[in-house]
Amino acid sequence: MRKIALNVNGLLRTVIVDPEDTLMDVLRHQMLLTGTKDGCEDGHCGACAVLVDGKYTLACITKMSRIPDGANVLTVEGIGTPDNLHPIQKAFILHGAAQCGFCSPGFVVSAKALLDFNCDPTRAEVRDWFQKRHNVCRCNGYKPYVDAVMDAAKVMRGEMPESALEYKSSNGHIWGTSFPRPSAAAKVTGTLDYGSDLGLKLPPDMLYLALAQAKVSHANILSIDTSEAEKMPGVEAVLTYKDVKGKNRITGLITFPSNKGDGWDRPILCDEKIFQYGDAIAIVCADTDAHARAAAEKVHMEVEELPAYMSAPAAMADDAIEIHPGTPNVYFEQRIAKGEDTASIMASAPHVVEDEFYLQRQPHLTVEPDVGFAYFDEEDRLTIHSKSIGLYLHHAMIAPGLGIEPEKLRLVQNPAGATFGYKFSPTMEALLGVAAMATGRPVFLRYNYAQHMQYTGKRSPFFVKMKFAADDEGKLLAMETDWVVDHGPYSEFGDLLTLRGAQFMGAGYDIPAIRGMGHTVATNHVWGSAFRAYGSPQAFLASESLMDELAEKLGMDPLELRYKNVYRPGATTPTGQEPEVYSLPEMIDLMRPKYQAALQKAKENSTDEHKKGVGVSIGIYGCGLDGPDGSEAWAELTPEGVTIYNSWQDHGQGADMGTLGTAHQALLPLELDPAQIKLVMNDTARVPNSGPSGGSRSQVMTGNAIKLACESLIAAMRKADGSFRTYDEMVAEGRQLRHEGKWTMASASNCDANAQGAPFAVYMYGVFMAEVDVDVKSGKTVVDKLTLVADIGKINNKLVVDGQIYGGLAQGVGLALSEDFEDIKKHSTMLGAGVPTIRDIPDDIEIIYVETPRENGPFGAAGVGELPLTSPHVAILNAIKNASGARVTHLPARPEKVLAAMSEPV
Ligand code: MCN
Ligand code: FES
Repeated sequence: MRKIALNVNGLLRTVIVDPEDTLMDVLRHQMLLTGTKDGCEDGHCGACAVLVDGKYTLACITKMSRIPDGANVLTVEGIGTPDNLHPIQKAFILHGAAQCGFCSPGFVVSAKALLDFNCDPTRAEVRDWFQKRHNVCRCNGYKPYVDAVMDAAKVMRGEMPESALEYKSSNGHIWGTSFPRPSAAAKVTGTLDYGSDLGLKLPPDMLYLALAQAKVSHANILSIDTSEAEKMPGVEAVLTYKDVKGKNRITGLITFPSNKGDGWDRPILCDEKIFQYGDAIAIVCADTDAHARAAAEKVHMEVEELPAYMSAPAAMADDAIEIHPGTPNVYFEQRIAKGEDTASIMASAPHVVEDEFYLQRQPHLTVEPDVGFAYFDEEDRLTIHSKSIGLYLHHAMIAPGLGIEPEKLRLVQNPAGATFGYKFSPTMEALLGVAAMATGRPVFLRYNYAQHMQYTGKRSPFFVKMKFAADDEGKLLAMETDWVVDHGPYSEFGDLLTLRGAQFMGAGYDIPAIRGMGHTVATNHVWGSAFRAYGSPQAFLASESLMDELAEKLGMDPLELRYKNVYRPGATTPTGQEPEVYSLPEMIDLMRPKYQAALQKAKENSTDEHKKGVGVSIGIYGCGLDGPDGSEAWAELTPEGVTIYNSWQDHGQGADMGTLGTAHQALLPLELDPAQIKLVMNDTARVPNSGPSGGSRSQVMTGNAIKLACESLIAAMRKADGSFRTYDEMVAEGRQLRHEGKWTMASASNCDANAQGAPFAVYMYGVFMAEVDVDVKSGKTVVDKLTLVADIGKINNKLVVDGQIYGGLAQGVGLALSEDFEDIKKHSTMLGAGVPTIRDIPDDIEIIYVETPRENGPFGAAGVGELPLTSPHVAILNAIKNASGARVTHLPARPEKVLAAMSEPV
């Protein structure tokens, strides 16, 4: 141990530390300075950045032995507070830079270090600084951070008044403006407590949990021996499947009757079999994290290894054994049949193109790893806090497995350092529940980054074969498809995902005849979970690449081929539905001049070594769960204003802003200041079921529910003369203060066995353009610029939607060029899995909005969250082809693949 005096944020503090502990441990655990965030703990993400004697330092990899006695340590808490923000923090808020906000303290510290050193940086210098300081953001595409630093620098140089960094309302409206989200100040000052920050504030009798996990991918369990682990220091209990009171299964809530599985295939703690690497076998409960982890290593298991099927073709082989005995590995099939049979059209059509595609197992790469805790509340309810973005859904999925009465189970969402959909699946909730039930004590579990990568779901790879038939003018006549979905071992939502393939392959175009079949396959790679744009990046990889292949065959311009085929009145979607708006022709008209200018620029700037190219693609996604989806929210009059209750779970996208903006607009007649609207969100004990925050559904579904609740409240307050009753008058007259809003999307219908129907009443539309540079010697691609023409209906909050689009596009760059989770060891770190850093994402991103009002959206809004990740990767691939002649069909398009494709015969 070492006694050390530190000057932390201007205060002299003495601490006794283990020299082997990191500065992050000491700041967070011993000083409770939780603004220093614990992300990758490997020096890759920068969330833990602090200044030591003015020097930028990654606290997670800096041992206390290296910190000199008397050192000055500056953490985010010392830079500014919510009441006294630093100009950098004000600029971050003004530019909407903090989405989930988990990376924001690190960026604030990094920006402070830069501006202390150089208060007049160029944009390139800011980008270079963040690159070299390892600052990673997964939400905002980096551009808002650079915009903000440039503005803060102007203020610090005295060239702009500080007041210019404060949002000013012009007309009392906040709908349609850039009003900053309510959580922004807490995020940029590091005062928002995420799961592991709250974990440090649990009572002293709290137990740390650690998992003993499978180290093979497929095996029968012969025995589990916990005796040595139980004797390890600090251990209170070691729990196995025998300690689970209920069915010990997480139910996937099977949606389709033709699914050959029963949906009860995922164990909470493995009993008979191991289905994937990392499966939980035992939970160690101990007094410290280190003790729990050390003991977990001492849980011994005897296994009989079975063949591990690490991709769909292997699991489909004739001699493959059933991963879940009794259920075939191909456990669900989804047909699509629209219009007349395609065989004769294919045989007689003047032009037919076909190809095969593979989209990889994309990792979500949130900066915050998975984390949660559980305890029994004052009403003796098992209360589980996690990053869940489907509180009520997860409640139903885990209660039977835990063996607890539903009313005795309460789920709460912690502020989340983003999920991008991986938290549409329960992850650790049931494990926390088992441990709290078995010990009766508060319990806390945090995955390290490798566990986070290995034992949370990933985007399910698709293998797609596709064929188009077209006439001489390029009019599409028919499409044939066959797609195989590698969904990992657990079936939850696999059938739904396979249906998404049918719904979005060829979407955007009027294709009169379609035949195809999708197959959902169990494998032993990591389980498939939702990922932003769920199923559509896989679908569009095929159809938007093949559109370019068709254009090439026809000698047509790819944008004009699309223009000819996009939805116009009379057209129907692949599911035979009439689109709710026909904005694609107008959107392409807006893109055309930019596209032509980009082509010209590419021609002028290409050299022998660096080929420039331009590619386009169309992306569409539905807002909602299939069919007549709905939501519920409440509005309650209080002495101070109105309180809105809902479970619009926040991944980081801005559920708080979505709720506030929608409610404020609906309550306009009351002329409330936004500060008078309070939000109570995301706790099953306190708010109604608004449905999961997936499928870009919340602005539409929960937005409608909020609007209904507010309208009902206003109606109750309205007097005969048109004025409104006050709170006191409402109480005096005995009128109801809390009003429910229940919305159902009645105009949507489920798809039938041929995937025909009207699954979504509201869609989002995008036309993407990528401009790239391909180094023909190395095959390396750099994306120079991305442009998106987006129709997301009327905009609630401009900062939020811009941020959603920047972030989604950045994930598209990663999907196209670098990201994968194939090699369980190599791809278990952020960098190993190919997370895009600032140098990979273009600084030049242009968004053009076409705000076509939606009849079924609140105040005309559609959703936005998933649109930007539907098909930006295909625009990039098409641009690579345009630049270099290389058509990459199997992602990611790493340099070696581009090089190989360049040498393929055309
Ligand atoms: N919005 C708006 N105007 C519109 C449409 C939406 O201002 N016309 C705003 C909404 O108020 C909300 C945000 O945009 O704040 C997204 O709204 P919506 O598209 O309805 O999506 P959800 O709120 O249901 O969010 C989920 C969606 C999905 S499915 C994933 S996955 C996702 C995403 O949003 N994961 C994210 N965005 C993310 N952003 C961050 N930072 N982190 C994630 O994990
Ligand atoms: Fe940067 Fe979420 S705001 S990781």
